[in-house]
Amino acid sequence: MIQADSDSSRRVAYFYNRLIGKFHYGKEHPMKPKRIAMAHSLIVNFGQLYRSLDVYLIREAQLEELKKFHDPEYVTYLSQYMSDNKVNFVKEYCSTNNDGVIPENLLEEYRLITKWSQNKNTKNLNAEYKVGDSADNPTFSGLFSYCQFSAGASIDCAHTILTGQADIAINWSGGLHHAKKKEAAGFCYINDIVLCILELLRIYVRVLYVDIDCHHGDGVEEAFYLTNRVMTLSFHQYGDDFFPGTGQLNSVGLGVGRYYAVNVPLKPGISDGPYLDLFKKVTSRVMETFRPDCVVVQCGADSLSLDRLGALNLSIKGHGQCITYMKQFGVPLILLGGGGYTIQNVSRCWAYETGLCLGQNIDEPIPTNDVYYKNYSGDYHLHFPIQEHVENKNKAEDLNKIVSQVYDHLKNLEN
Ligand code: V1P
Ligand code: CA
Ligand code: ZN
Repeated sequence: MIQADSDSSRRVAYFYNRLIGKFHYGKEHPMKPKRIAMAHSLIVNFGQLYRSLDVYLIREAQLEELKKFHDPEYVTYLSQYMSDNKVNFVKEYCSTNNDGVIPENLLEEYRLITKWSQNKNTKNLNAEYKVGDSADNPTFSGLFSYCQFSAGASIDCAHTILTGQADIAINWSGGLHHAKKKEAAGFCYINDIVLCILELLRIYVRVLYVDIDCHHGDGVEEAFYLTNRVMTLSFHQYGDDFFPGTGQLNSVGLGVGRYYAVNVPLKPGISDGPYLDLFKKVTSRVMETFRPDCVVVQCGADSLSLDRLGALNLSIKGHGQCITYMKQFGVPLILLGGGGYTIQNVSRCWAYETGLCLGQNIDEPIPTNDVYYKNYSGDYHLHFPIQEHVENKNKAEDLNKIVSQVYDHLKNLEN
Protein backbone atom coordinates (compact mmCIF):
# COMPACT_ATOMS: atom_id res chain seq x y z
CA MET A 1 0.00 0.00 0.00
CA ILE A 2 1.26 3.46 -0.89
CA GLN A 3 0.82 5.91 1.98
CA ALA A 4 0.08 9.55 1.41
CA ASP A 5 2.65 12.11 2.48
CA SER A 6 0.53 13.20 5.45
CA ASP A 7 3.00 15.58 7.07
CA SER A 8 5.98 17.49 5.87
CA SER A 9 7.37 17.97 9.38
CA ARG A 10 9.55 14.88 9.55
CA ARG A 11 12.35 14.74 12.12
CA VAL A 12 15.48 14.97 10.05
CA ALA A 13 18.90 13.92 11.41
CA TYR A 14 21.70 15.59 9.48
CA PHE A 15 25.32 14.39 9.87
CA TYR A 16 28.28 16.68 9.28
CA ASN A 17 31.87 17.28 10.32
CA ARG A 18 33.81 20.27 9.01
CA LEU A 19 36.94 18.07 8.61
CA ILE A 20 35.35 16.15 5.72
CA GLY A 21 35.80 19.02 3.26
CA LYS A 22 39.54 19.15 3.98
CA PHE A 23 40.39 15.76 2.45
CA HIS A 24 41.88 15.88 -1.01
CA TYR A 25 42.16 13.05 -3.57
CA GLY A 26 44.61 15.12 -5.66
CA LYS A 27 44.50 18.12 -7.99
CA GLU A 28 43.44 16.28 -11.17
CA HIS A 29 41.04 13.91 -9.45
CA PRO A 30 37.33 14.57 -10.11
CA MET A 31 36.19 13.54 -6.60
CA LYS A 32 36.24 16.68 -4.43
CA PRO A 33 35.21 16.31 -0.77
CA LYS A 34 35.00 20.13 -0.71
CA ARG A 35 31.53 19.77 -2.31
CA ILE A 36 30.25 18.42 1.05
CA ALA A 37 31.46 21.60 2.78
CA MET A 38 29.85 23.67 -0.01
CA ALA A 39 26.53 21.87 0.43
CA HIS A 40 26.75 22.36 4.20
CA SER A 41 27.42 26.04 3.77
CA LEU A 42 24.26 26.43 1.63
CA ILE A 43 22.26 24.42 4.18
CA VAL A 44 23.47 26.75 6.95
CA ASN A 45 22.79 29.90 4.92
CA PHE A 46 19.39 29.06 3.42
CA GLY A 47 16.70 30.65 5.61
CA GLN A 48 15.10 28.27 8.07
CA LEU A 49 16.80 25.13 6.85
CA TYR A 50 19.58 24.55 9.38
CA ARG A 51 17.43 25.47 12.39
CA SER A 52 14.90 22.78 11.49
CA LEU A 53 17.48 19.97 11.32
CA ASP A 54 18.76 17.79 14.17
CA VAL A 55 22.46 18.22 13.53
CA TYR A 56 24.83 15.40 14.58
CA LEU A 57 28.63 15.55 14.58
CA ILE A 58 30.13 12.81 12.40
CA ARG A 59 32.46 10.50 14.34
CA GLU A 60 35.12 8.18 12.98
CA ALA A 61 33.94 4.56 12.74
CA GLN A 62 36.27 2.20 14.61
CA LEU A 63 38.20 -0.59 12.91
CA GLU A 64 35.95 -3.26 14.41
CA GLU A 65 32.91 -1.57 12.86
CA LEU A 66 34.51 -1.49 9.41
CA LYS A 67 35.35 -5.21 9.74
CA LYS A 68 31.60 -6.04 9.95
CA PHE A 69 31.74 -6.03 6.13
CA HIS A 70 35.34 -5.60 5.07
CA ASP A 71 38.15 -8.11 5.27
CA PRO A 72 40.08 -7.51 8.54
CA GLU A 73 43.44 -7.51 6.72
CA TYR A 74 42.15 -4.93 4.24
CA VAL A 75 40.95 -2.65 7.05
CA THR A 76 44.27 -2.97 8.88
CA TYR A 77 46.09 -2.22 5.62
CA LEU A 78 43.97 0.92 5.01
CA SER A 79 44.59 2.11 8.56
CA GLN A 80 48.21 2.95 7.66
CA TYR A 81 46.81 5.97 5.78
CA MET A 82 45.84 7.74 8.99
CA SER A 83 46.32 11.49 8.91
CA ASP A 84 49.83 12.72 9.71
CA ASN A 85 48.29 14.77 12.53
CA LYS A 86 46.90 11.69 14.17
CA VAL A 87 50.13 9.71 13.78
CA ASN A 88 52.14 12.56 15.30
CA PHE A 89 49.64 13.03 18.12
CA VAL A 90 49.59 9.34 19.06
CA LYS A 91 53.39 8.98 18.84
CA GLU A 92 54.01 12.10 20.86
CA TYR A 93 51.39 11.33 23.48
CA CYS A 94 52.64 7.78 23.95
CA SER A 95 56.30 8.76 24.20
CA THR A 96 56.11 11.85 26.42
CA ASN A 97 53.08 11.70 28.70
CA ASN A 98 53.08 8.25 30.16
CA ASP A 99 56.57 7.04 30.99
CA GLY A 100 56.32 4.49 28.19
CA VAL A 101 52.87 3.24 29.25
CA ILE A 102 50.46 3.45 26.31
CA PRO A 103 46.96 4.54 27.33
CA GLU A 104 44.19 1.99 26.65
CA ASN A 105 42.29 4.25 24.19
CA LEU A 106 45.37 4.75 21.98
CA LEU A 107 46.67 1.19 22.14
CA GLU A 108 45.09 -0.02 18.88
CA GLU A 109 46.23 3.07 16.93
CA TYR A 110 49.75 2.83 18.40
CA ARG A 111 49.96 -0.83 17.38
CA LEU A 112 48.89 -0.01 13.81
CA ILE A 113 51.24 2.94 13.46
CA THR A 114 54.21 0.85 14.64
CA LYS A 115 53.21 -2.00 12.33
CA TRP A 116 53.20 0.18 9.20
CA SER A 117 56.22 2.29 10.09
CA GLN A 118 58.29 -0.92 10.28
CA ASN A 119 56.90 -2.27 7.02
CA LYS A 120 57.66 0.22 4.27
CA ASN A 121 57.14 -2.24 1.43
CA THR A 122 53.39 -2.20 0.84
CA LYS A 123 53.60 -2.31 -2.97
CA ASN A 124 52.18 -5.83 -3.31
CA LEU A 125 49.31 -5.04 -0.99
CA ASN A 126 48.57 -1.82 -2.91
CA ALA A 127 48.09 -3.91 -6.06
CA GLU A 128 46.06 -6.59 -4.24
CA TYR A 129 43.71 -4.07 -2.62
CA LYS A 130 43.68 -1.70 -5.65
CA VAL A 131 44.72 1.26 -3.53
CA GLY A 132 47.25 3.76 -4.87
CA ASP A 133 47.90 1.71 -8.00
CA SER A 134 45.58 3.58 -10.38
CA ALA A 135 44.30 7.13 -10.84
CA ASP A 136 40.85 6.18 -9.51
CA ASN A 137 41.87 5.26 -5.97
CA PRO A 138 44.94 7.24 -4.97
CA THR A 139 46.40 7.31 -1.47
CA PHE A 140 46.26 10.72 0.16
CA SER A 141 46.85 12.24 3.56
CA GLY A 142 44.17 11.13 5.99
CA LEU A 143 42.58 8.67 3.57
CA PHE A 144 41.70 6.30 6.41
CA SER A 145 40.16 9.05 8.56
CA TYR A 146 38.09 10.09 5.54
CA CYS A 147 36.77 6.51 5.27
CA GLN A 148 36.12 6.41 9.03
CA PHE A 149 34.09 9.64 8.89
CA SER A 150 32.08 8.56 5.87
CA ALA A 151 31.27 5.18 7.44
CA GLY A 152 30.76 6.52 10.98
CA ALA A 153 28.01 8.83 9.74
CA SER A 154 26.21 6.18 7.67
CA ILE A 155 26.26 3.72 10.58
CA ASP A 156 24.91 6.43 12.88
CA CYS A 157 22.20 7.29 10.33
CA ALA A 158 21.01 3.72 10.86
CA HIS A 159 21.10 4.21 14.65
CA THR A 160 19.01 7.40 14.61
CA ILE A 161 16.40 5.59 12.51
CA LEU A 162 16.43 2.39 14.58
CA THR A 163 16.10 4.27 17.88
CA GLY A 164 13.23 6.36 16.52
CA GLN A 165 15.17 9.62 16.94
CA ALA A 166 14.62 10.49 13.28
CA ASP A 167 12.25 9.72 10.39
CA ILE A 168 14.89 10.72 7.82
CA ALA A 169 18.68 10.63 8.27
CA ILE A 170 21.13 12.32 5.90
CA ASN A 171 24.86 11.74 5.31
CA TRP A 172 26.11 13.60 2.24
CA SER A 173 29.65 12.31 3.04
CA GLY A 174 28.55 8.75 2.33
CA GLY A 175 27.23 6.80 -0.63
CA LEU A 176 30.54 5.21 -1.66
CA HIS A 177 28.86 2.35 -3.49
CA HIS A 178 31.75 0.74 -5.43
CA ALA A 179 33.92 -0.42 -2.50
CA LYS A 180 34.17 -4.21 -2.20
CA LYS A 181 34.90 -6.48 0.77
CA LYS A 182 38.65 -6.29 0.15
CA GLU A 183 39.10 -3.94 -2.75
CA ALA A 184 38.86 -0.23 -3.48
CA ALA A 185 37.09 0.80 -6.70
CA GLY A 186 35.75 3.92 -8.40
CA PHE A 187 36.91 6.46 -5.77
CA CYS A 188 35.48 4.27 -2.94
CA TYR A 189 37.56 2.45 -0.31
CA ILE A 190 35.08 1.59 2.46
CA ASN A 191 31.46 0.81 1.63
CA ASP A 192 29.56 2.94 4.15
CA ILE A 193 26.26 1.90 2.53
CA VAL A 194 26.76 -1.81 3.17
CA LEU A 195 27.77 -1.03 6.76
CA CYS A 196 24.64 1.10 7.20
CA ILE A 197 22.36 -1.61 5.79
CA LEU A 198 24.00 -4.33 7.94
CA GLU A 199 23.25 -2.19 10.99
CA LEU A 200 19.59 -1.83 9.89
CA LEU A 201 19.34 -5.60 9.39
CA ARG A 202 20.05 -6.13 13.10
CA ILE A 203 16.44 -5.04 13.71
CA TYR A 204 14.62 -4.70 10.39
CA VAL A 205 13.63 -7.70 8.30
CA ARG A 206 13.77 -6.04 4.87
CA VAL A 207 15.75 -3.04 3.59
CA LEU A 208 15.38 -1.47 0.15
CA TYR A 209 18.41 0.21 -1.43
CA VAL A 210 17.77 2.71 -4.26
CA ASP A 211 20.72 4.16 -6.17
CA ILE A 212 20.25 7.20 -8.46
CA ASP A 213 23.97 7.86 -8.99
CA CYS A 214 24.66 7.64 -12.74
CA HIS A 215 27.01 4.69 -12.04
CA HIS A 216 25.90 1.17 -11.19
CA GLY A 217 25.85 0.49 -7.42
CA ASP A 218 27.92 -2.66 -7.91
CA GLY A 219 29.55 -2.89 -4.45
CA VAL A 220 26.20 -2.81 -2.65
CA GLU A 221 24.56 -5.17 -5.15
CA GLU A 222 27.43 -7.67 -4.80
CA ALA A 223 27.31 -7.57 -0.98
CA PHE A 224 23.62 -8.53 -0.93
CA TYR A 225 23.37 -10.55 -4.15
CA LEU A 226 22.56 -13.79 -2.32
CA THR A 227 20.00 -12.52 0.19
CA ASN A 228 16.26 -11.83 0.09
CA ARG A 229 16.43 -9.36 3.00
CA VAL A 230 17.91 -6.53 0.93
CA MET A 231 16.57 -5.48 -2.44
CA THR A 232 19.06 -3.41 -4.43
CA LEU A 233 17.73 -1.15 -7.20
CA SER A 234 20.13 0.90 -9.32
CA PHE A 235 19.38 3.35 -12.16
CA HIS A 236 22.53 4.00 -14.16
CA GLN A 237 24.15 4.89 -17.43
CA TYR A 238 25.23 1.72 -19.22
CA GLY A 239 27.19 0.87 -22.38
CA ASP A 240 30.17 2.15 -24.41
CA ASP A 241 32.54 1.06 -21.61
CA PHE A 242 30.90 3.36 -19.09
CA PHE A 243 32.25 2.55 -15.60
CA PRO A 244 31.92 0.00 -13.97
CA GLY A 245 30.33 -1.96 -16.84
CA THR A 246 27.94 -4.03 -14.67
CA GLY A 247 24.21 -3.62 -13.97
CA GLN A 248 22.54 -5.29 -16.95
CA LEU A 249 18.77 -5.77 -16.81
CA ASN A 250 19.27 -9.52 -16.43
CA SER A 251 21.52 -9.30 -13.35
CA VAL A 252 18.81 -10.21 -10.84
CA GLY A 253 20.51 -11.90 -7.87
CA LEU A 254 21.27 -15.53 -7.08
CA GLY A 255 19.94 -18.34 -4.86
CA VAL A 256 17.36 -16.99 -2.38
CA GLY A 257 18.47 -13.56 -3.59
CA ARG A 258 17.14 -14.23 -7.11
CA TYR A 259 14.99 -11.27 -8.24
CA TYR A 260 16.11 -9.17 -5.26
CA ALA A 261 18.59 -7.26 -7.43
CA VAL A 262 16.94 -4.84 -9.86
CA ASN A 263 18.86 -2.97 -12.55
CA VAL A 264 17.77 -0.14 -14.82
CA PRO A 265 20.48 0.45 -17.46
CA LEU A 266 20.11 3.70 -19.40
CA LYS A 267 21.63 5.35 -22.44
CA PRO A 268 22.89 8.95 -22.25
CA GLY A 269 20.68 12.01 -22.32
CA ILE A 270 17.61 10.96 -20.32
CA SER A 271 15.76 14.02 -19.00
CA ASP A 272 13.38 14.58 -16.06
CA GLY A 273 10.12 13.52 -17.79
CA PRO A 274 11.08 10.02 -18.96
CA TYR A 275 13.39 9.40 -15.96
CA LEU A 276 10.69 10.23 -13.41
CA ASP A 277 8.08 8.21 -15.29
CA LEU A 278 10.42 5.20 -15.19
CA PHE A 279 11.51 5.85 -11.59
CA LYS A 280 7.93 6.03 -10.31
CA LYS A 281 6.77 2.97 -12.25
CA VAL A 282 9.67 0.87 -10.95
CA THR A 283 9.84 2.08 -7.33
CA SER A 284 6.06 1.92 -6.76
CA ARG A 285 6.02 -1.74 -7.89
CA VAL A 286 9.14 -2.51 -5.82
CA MET A 287 7.58 -0.93 -2.71
CA GLU A 288 4.33 -2.88 -3.18
CA THR A 289 6.13 -6.18 -3.77
CA PHE A 290 9.03 -5.97 -1.31
CA ARG A 291 7.37 -3.94 1.52
CA PRO A 292 10.65 -2.74 3.08
CA ASP A 293 10.98 -1.61 6.73
CA CYS A 294 13.42 1.08 5.68
CA VAL A 295 14.68 2.66 2.45
CA VAL A 296 18.30 3.75 1.88
CA VAL A 297 18.78 6.08 -1.10
CA GLN A 298 22.19 6.77 -2.65
CA CYS A 299 21.66 10.27 -4.09
CA GLY A 300 24.70 10.52 -6.39
CA ALA A 301 24.45 13.91 -8.12
CA ASP A 302 26.39 12.82 -11.21
CA SER A 303 23.02 11.94 -12.78
CA LEU A 304 22.48 15.71 -13.11
CA SER A 305 22.86 17.46 -16.41
CA LEU A 306 26.30 18.99 -17.06
CA ASP A 307 28.14 16.52 -14.82
CA ARG A 308 31.87 16.09 -15.61
CA LEU A 309 31.64 12.27 -15.74
CA GLY A 310 27.99 11.34 -16.26
CA ALA A 311 25.93 12.02 -19.39
CA LEU A 312 22.37 11.88 -18.03
CA ASN A 313 20.29 15.05 -18.21
CA LEU A 314 18.39 15.54 -14.95
CA SER A 315 17.62 18.91 -13.41
CA ILE A 316 18.00 19.45 -9.67
CA LYS A 317 14.18 19.52 -9.39
CA GLY A 318 13.95 16.22 -11.29
CA HIS A 319 16.61 14.59 -9.08
CA GLY A 320 14.79 15.97 -6.04
CA GLN A 321 11.45 14.55 -7.19
CA CYS A 322 12.95 11.08 -6.79
CA ILE A 323 13.57 11.90 -3.12
CA THR A 324 10.10 13.38 -2.62
CA TYR A 325 8.60 10.31 -4.25
CA MET A 326 10.46 7.92 -1.91
CA LYS A 327 9.57 10.09 1.09
CA GLN A 328 5.82 9.91 0.41
CA PHE A 329 5.75 6.16 1.12
CA GLY A 330 6.10 7.07 4.81
CA VAL A 331 8.80 4.44 5.43
CA PRO A 332 11.97 5.50 7.38
CA LEU A 333 14.43 6.96 4.94
CA ILE A 334 18.21 7.32 4.84
CA LEU A 335 19.77 9.62 2.25
CA LEU A 336 23.44 9.22 1.38
CA GLY A 337 25.67 11.17 -1.02
CA GLY A 338 27.76 9.56 -3.75
CA GLY A 339 29.13 10.82 -7.05
CA GLY A 340 28.80 14.32 -8.44
CA TYR A 341 31.62 16.05 -10.29
CA THR A 342 30.36 19.50 -11.25
CA ILE A 343 30.69 20.51 -7.66
CA GLN A 344 28.57 23.70 -7.67
CA ASN A 345 25.62 21.62 -8.87
CA VAL A 346 26.28 18.90 -6.30
CA SER A 347 26.09 21.38 -3.42
CA ARG A 348 22.99 23.02 -4.92
CA CYS A 349 21.33 19.63 -5.32
CA TRP A 350 22.03 18.24 -1.86
CA ALA A 351 21.11 21.53 -0.13
CA TYR A 352 17.82 21.55 -2.09
CA GLU A 353 17.15 17.90 -1.16
CA THR A 354 17.88 18.58 2.52
CA GLY A 355 15.10 21.17 2.22
CA LEU A 356 12.74 18.66 0.59
CA CYS A 357 13.19 16.33 3.57
CA LEU A 358 11.84 19.14 5.76
CA GLY A 359 9.00 19.84 3.33
CA GLN A 360 10.70 23.01 2.06
CA ASN A 361 10.94 23.71 -1.65
CA ILE A 362 13.88 26.12 -1.74
CA ASP A 363 14.30 28.35 -4.75
CA GLU A 364 16.44 31.26 -3.60
CA PRO A 365 19.71 32.57 -4.99
CA ILE A 366 23.04 31.58 -3.42
CA PRO A 367 23.31 33.80 -0.31
CA THR A 368 25.93 36.53 -0.77
CA ASN A 369 27.48 35.72 2.62
CA ASP A 370 28.18 32.11 1.61
CA VAL A 371 31.92 31.42 2.06
CA TYR A 372 31.94 29.59 -1.26
CA TYR A 373 30.01 32.37 -3.06
CA LYS A 374 32.81 32.86 -5.61
CA ASN A 375 32.55 29.19 -6.66
CA TYR A 376 29.13 30.00 -8.14
CA SER A 377 30.35 32.97 -10.20
CA GLY A 378 28.39 33.34 -13.40
CA ASP A 379 25.18 31.86 -12.01
CA TYR A 380 23.95 32.52 -8.50
CA HIS A 381 20.60 30.74 -9.00
CA LEU A 382 19.90 27.56 -7.09
CA HIS A 383 18.42 25.82 -10.13
CA PHE A 384 20.22 25.68 -13.48
CA PRO A 385 18.20 25.84 -16.73
CA ILE A 386 17.09 22.57 -18.34
CA GLN A 387 19.39 21.51 -21.23
CA GLU A 388 16.82 21.30 -24.05
CA HIS A 389 19.38 20.59 -26.80
CA VAL A 390 20.69 17.32 -25.27
CA GLU A 391 19.46 14.27 -27.19
CA ASN A 392 17.76 11.55 -25.15
CA LYS A 393 19.22 8.34 -26.58
CA ASN A 394 16.61 6.23 -24.74
CA LYS A 395 13.64 5.51 -27.03
CA ALA A 396 10.21 5.30 -25.40
CA GLU A 397 9.95 1.66 -26.50
CA ASP A 398 13.31 0.82 -24.81
CA LEU A 399 12.10 2.34 -21.55
CA ASN A 400 8.75 0.51 -21.77
CA LYS A 401 10.65 -2.74 -22.30
CA ILE A 402 12.72 -2.11 -19.17
CA VAL A 403 9.57 -1.52 -17.11
CA SER A 404 7.86 -4.67 -18.37
CA GLN A 405 11.03 -6.77 -17.79
CA VAL A 406 11.36 -5.46 -14.23
CA TYR A 407 7.66 -6.16 -13.59
CA ASP A 408 8.11 -9.71 -14.93
CA HIS A 409 11.05 -10.27 -12.56
CA LEU A 410 9.14 -8.88 -9.59
CA LYS A 411 6.14 -11.15 -10.35
CA ASN A 412 8.33 -14.03 -9.16
CA LEU A 413 8.26 -12.54 -5.66
CA GLU A 414 4.47 -12.17 -5.37
CA ASN A 415 2.68 -14.69 -3.16
O1 V1P B 1 36.73 4.56 -16.04
C1 V1P B 1 37.40 4.33 -15.04
C2 V1P B 1 38.55 3.36 -14.98
C3 V1P B 1 39.58 3.60 -16.00
N1 V1P B 1 39.30 2.32 -16.64
C4 V1P B 1 40.35 1.42 -16.79
C5 V1P B 1 38.32 2.05 -15.58
N2 V1P B 1 37.17 4.95 -13.87
C6 V1P B 1 36.15 5.97 -13.70
C7 V1P B 1 35.61 5.85 -12.28
C8 V1P B 1 34.32 6.54 -12.03
C9 V1P B 1 33.92 6.41 -10.57
C10 V1P B 1 32.55 6.93 -10.23
C11 V1P B 1 32.30 6.88 -8.75
C12 V1P B 1 30.86 7.12 -8.32
O2 V1P B 1 29.97 6.16 -8.83
C13 V1P B 1 30.70 7.03 -6.78
C14 V1P B 1 31.49 7.92 -5.94
O3 V1P B 1 30.40 8.35 -8.76
C15 V1P B 1 36.80 7.31 -13.95
C16 V1P B 1 36.43 8.30 -14.83
C17 V1P B 1 35.28 8.28 -15.74
N3 V1P B 1 35.21 9.27 -16.61
O4 V1P B 1 34.43 7.45 -15.67
N4 V1P B 1 37.90 7.73 -13.33
C18 V1P B 1 38.18 8.96 -13.82
N5 V1P B 1 37.27 9.33 -14.71
C19 V1P B 1 39.32 9.75 -13.38
C20 V1P B 1 39.66 10.91 -14.10
C21 V1P B 1 40.76 11.66 -13.68
C22 V1P B 1 41.51 11.26 -12.57
C23 V1P B 1 41.15 10.14 -11.87
C24 V1P B 1 40.06 9.38 -12.27
CA1 CA C 1 23.02 4.11 -9.87
ZN1 ZN D 1 28.78 7.98 -9.85
